[in-house]
Amino acid sequence: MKALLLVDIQNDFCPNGALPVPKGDEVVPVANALMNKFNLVVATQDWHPKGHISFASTHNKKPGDIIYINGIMQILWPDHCIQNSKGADFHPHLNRQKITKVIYKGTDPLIDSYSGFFDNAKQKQTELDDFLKKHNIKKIFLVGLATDYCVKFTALDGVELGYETYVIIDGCRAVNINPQDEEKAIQEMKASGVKIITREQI
Ligand code: VGL
Ligand code: ZN
Repeated sequence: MKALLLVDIQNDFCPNGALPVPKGDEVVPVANALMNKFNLVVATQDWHPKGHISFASTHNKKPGDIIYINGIMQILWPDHCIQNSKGADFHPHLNRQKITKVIYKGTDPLIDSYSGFFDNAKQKQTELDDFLKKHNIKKIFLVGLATDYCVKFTALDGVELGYETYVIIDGCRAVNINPQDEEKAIQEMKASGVKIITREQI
């Protein structure tokens, strides 16, 4: 069985959002068109409390600054995806009808979570792995935002957890804080066993 994983297709990661991913909204029609080809569609939602540790404002610092929390590097972001805010909502054109499960992440005020499976310290798991196993999913296909953060870390964990993991690269967009970040993320994913494909290969 195979699942389509929609990674953080939320207003704040789209143009005019709080943490805009360039052309982030372009993943929406790709996601919508692919949903019918899968046994299961699962979505992750970045879902932070106010004052989250990943927010620059929490530390009186600037977005892009870096701090270390318990030895883990944390890039500081603008306030984004605050629980129940408009910015945290899915993009209005995303077809929610086919989404059978939503996985919330980044809910712990004291630790960030890029991956849909684990927090950044790998201390706590979300429901995602259990849910996929319960539905006998062996292959996961990722689309969404952002290639160089949440897509990458979700894909790397997917491989580690034993899923045959595909990233549909034309259904993803990168933040590219540094211009080479997308390319680096792709190389890192490939080296870890993630299969990088395009939508026509589905
Ligand atoms: C993300 C930065 C902060 C993402 C989430 O969804 O890629 N990036 N929070
Ligand atoms: Zn976040």
